[in-house]
Amino acid sequence: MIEHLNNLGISALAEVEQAEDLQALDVIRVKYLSKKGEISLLMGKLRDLPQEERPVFGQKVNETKALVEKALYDKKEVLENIELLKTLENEKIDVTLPGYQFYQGSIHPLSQVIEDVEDLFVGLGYEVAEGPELENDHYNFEMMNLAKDHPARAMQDSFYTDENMLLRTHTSPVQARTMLAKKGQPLRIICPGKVYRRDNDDPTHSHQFMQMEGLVIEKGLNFANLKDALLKMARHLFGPERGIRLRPSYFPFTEPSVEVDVSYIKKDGTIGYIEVLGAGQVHPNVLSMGGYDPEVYQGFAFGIGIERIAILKYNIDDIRHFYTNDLRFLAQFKGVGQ
Ligand code: 2NM
Repeated sequence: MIEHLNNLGISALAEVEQAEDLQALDVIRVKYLSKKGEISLLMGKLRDLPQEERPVFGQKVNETKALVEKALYDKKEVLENIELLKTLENEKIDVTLPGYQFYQGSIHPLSQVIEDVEDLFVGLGYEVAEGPELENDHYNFEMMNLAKDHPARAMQDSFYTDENMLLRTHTSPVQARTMLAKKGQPLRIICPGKVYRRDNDDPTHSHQFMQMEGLVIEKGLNFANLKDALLKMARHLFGPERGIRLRPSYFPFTEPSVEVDVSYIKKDGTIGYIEVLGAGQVHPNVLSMGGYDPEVYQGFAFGIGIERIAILKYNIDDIRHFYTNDLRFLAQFKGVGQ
């Protein structure tokens, strides 16, 4: 029995010595030391021995067991170190290699123009107001003083979903909603957003485009306040050397109404003007319907087409470029105006 024990110990130690990886080591542990392992089984054979030999044999078994456990433990440490070194070798990185190139996106030119105009007006105490794109006839037309027989209300000029609901044709309904929400209190708002007109798309027309309208209602407001806001906007967008020229015009929601031209230097050095936006003093009917007494409050309003501003600023030849998401077009606006 003692000899068998010694042989087991010797072969266990030899196997541990030769184990090449952690799995092999575990197989050896199970083979010799688990409950039904060979060394453990020898313990069970104690009672086959004469009484007086049992303590010595038991001690021997325990010693062998301890030897094998120690060998397993040491070998495990060695193998773990080897595996760690292998992993480190495999995961070695060459820090001198060039990094991966990430494609960096940019803010859409229309968003850049909107954010630019918002910056100016927020600085002047305006709030940014938004509202639904699917509107009802009342907010989109009625409250804007657009008479029932106005041509803009015809089915062929707007996208109707039923006889009452349509895709808004301007952001004015947001202003109508804001007037009512303010319950007669003074306001300064700008309303950027998508608007829709039933139109065939071509280089200068799109059935969907972006607009930003501004509205101020206060006591004692006059036409000079409107001119001040318009000049500030023109210079903020196109440069501090610009001037503006107002021409009389007509909108149902303003009286008087003006077209606003912004100056530029022509190739021959003379000054030219280019039409950029529309504006006016808010029509008394619009004020009344919005909950303001036109004898007490005055208002001015303006509306700009965002695409038109971007086209002028960046010399773009086709409005459809804004919507086709061609990266060759969009990538040209990286960092512009940011
Ligand atoms: C424009 C031109 C002139 C305008 C007027 C109003 C309101 F709410 F006061 F009636 N909103 N927007 C307005 C005035 C819009 O766009 C070319």
